[in-house]
Amino acid sequence: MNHPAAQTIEFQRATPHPESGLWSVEAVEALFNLPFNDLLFRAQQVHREHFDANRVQLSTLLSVKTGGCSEDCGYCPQAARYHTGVDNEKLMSADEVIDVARIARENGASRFCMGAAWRGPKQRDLDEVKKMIAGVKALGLETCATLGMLKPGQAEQLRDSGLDYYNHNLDTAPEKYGDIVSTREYSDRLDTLGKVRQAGINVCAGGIVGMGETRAERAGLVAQLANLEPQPESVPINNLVQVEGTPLHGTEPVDWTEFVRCIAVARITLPKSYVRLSAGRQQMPEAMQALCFMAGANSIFYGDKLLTTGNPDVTRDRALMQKLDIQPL
Ligand code: SAM
Ligand code: DTB
Ligand code: SF4
Repeated sequence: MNHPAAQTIEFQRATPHPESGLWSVEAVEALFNLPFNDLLFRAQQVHREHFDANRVQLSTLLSVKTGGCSEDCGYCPQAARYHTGVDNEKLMSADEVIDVARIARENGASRFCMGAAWRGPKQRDLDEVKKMIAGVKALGLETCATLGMLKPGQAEQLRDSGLDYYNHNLDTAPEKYGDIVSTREYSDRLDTLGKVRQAGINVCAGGIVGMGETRAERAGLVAQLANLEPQPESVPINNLVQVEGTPLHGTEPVDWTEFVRCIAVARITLPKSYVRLSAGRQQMPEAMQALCFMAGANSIFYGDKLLTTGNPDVTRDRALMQKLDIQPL
């Protein structure tokens, strides 16, 4: 690997297929295997071809329906079957949500993402969510929702109420998915993403790093995301937030360099997507976050809370952006 000739070969392997433009898992893994500085340099070059490197998009998250979820996702504190101290709350009203969105706008967020701890939405719940979306949109914010799996016709209803983005994560590589989630299949995730795309809603799809996966599996996740046609507009890369009571609590975390590599690899393979440095930022030193921005991350969750866990507070993020001369989009 360190021999110059070996490095050249690694560099050549780290490209998409010349005709199809698709990324093989091996080619993505070859990117991961590049020397750290070479990888970051390449990511920064790709980033600057498509984006202003000093601008970051700010999305604020709100959990509009917390806890009590029927699903079995090994990372998630909201699954009813794990004892994590997260209570089952009822769906917030549209008015309550719009009030929170107004504050997010005042703080400088450009997008407001509403999350619900559901396997998928029921029609009665969807009617309330549609009111939320219309109200948030009327504030001049971009709207995003993450409500689980969608049934036929639901994406169209969301679109018609003013939904700009739908978040639905692939979470990990296909071969690893069954170890993490037992109540649905990888193909169900792909199916919902297809429905979202078909309805003309922007796709936000990403995953989680640090669930005990191998580097090849991280490459497998990125290859899946990169080979979606068209590629997702937004790609959240989460570092697992370990919550006591979830099966993944106690998993060996990935080294910080590996997380930064993952951001860089996402940037190179998804050149026009917004790559979001997502969950796990509260646990990251500022220097690591700065390296993630150098590696091509250009979006963050902005606001004191993610869904049930913490996020750096707005004052701290403003100070960080000031130090790095980063402007919000
Ligand atoms: N219930 C819906 C679903 O699962 O699609 C939407 C909400 S769910 C909480 C949204 C995403 O949050 C998950 O797909 C997962 O990628 C991420 N997530 C959940 N718990 C996490 C954790 N502890 N650390 C990092 N990401 C997490
Ligand atoms: C995404 O990729 N990450 C966000 C958002 N999409 C919905 C959720 C992170 C959740 C972290 C754990 C929690 O706060 O419950
Ligand atoms: Fe439910 Fe979503 Fe958490 Fe899975 S990730 S348990 S579907 S809230």
